Amino acid sequence: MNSIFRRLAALALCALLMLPAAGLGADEPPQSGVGMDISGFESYTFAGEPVDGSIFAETELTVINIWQRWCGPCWIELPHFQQLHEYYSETPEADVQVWGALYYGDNPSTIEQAVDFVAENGYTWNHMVICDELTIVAADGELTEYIIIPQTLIVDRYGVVRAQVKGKVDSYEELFDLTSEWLEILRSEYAAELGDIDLDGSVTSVDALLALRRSMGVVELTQAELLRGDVNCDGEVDSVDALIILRMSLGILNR
Ligand SMILES: [Ca+2]
Ligand SMILES: [Ca+2]
Repeated sequence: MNSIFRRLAALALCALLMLPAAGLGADEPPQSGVGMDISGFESYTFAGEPVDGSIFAETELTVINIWQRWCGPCWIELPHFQQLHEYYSETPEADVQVWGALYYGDNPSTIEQAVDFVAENGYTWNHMVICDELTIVAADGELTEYIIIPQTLIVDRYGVVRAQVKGKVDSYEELFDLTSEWLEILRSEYAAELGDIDLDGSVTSVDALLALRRSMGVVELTQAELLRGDVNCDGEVDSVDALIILRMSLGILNR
């Protein structure tokens, strides 16, 4: 196959990938991956290292860009993600990480091509190979080869997809605004949840007892519970947090 023909074939594949997910009839309302929990995903990075849903708890917000090696719209928007990655790398107080997730369809050889492509273009943010959980989100709830490429997801620290952009993000400003707006929303939600370990809507002595029992090693807390219980934000849930939560429950301290 000569190079021109190969390029035409690639563009045809890209056009195919731009079609809506297979299986959604015209009379069916469009569905969305928003609200789906992908905290259980497992995949591997371009460096061959395992990566899983535990990454979401590492930052307040995660941006995931689903892309494909032979996809023109992806090539256009990828520099925006490099710019976003550089901005948040230099702005640690804004707790955001950027990931690429490579779609490769039934052609695993494009994984190697994508690794080379990233290196050639000097793209330095993290990349993983797409997994079933992300494919299902991108395809509105079903596991299919035909998904819209590219897509951008905003994921909260619990691994829940909060926003989904299907198709190309037109500018860095659009991407930055999307991320900034969601970071503000999520921070507000996290602040409201602080101390409410069992997430029943109020901070009570039950939450304080959970923190105390955790500090004594009597109970295990999930990552999400630990994030809500670490009210002094020192990375641990211990008796200090238990005391603060107890004071919060008594109205002596406000959130
Ligand atoms: Ca509670
Ligand atoms: Ca703490």
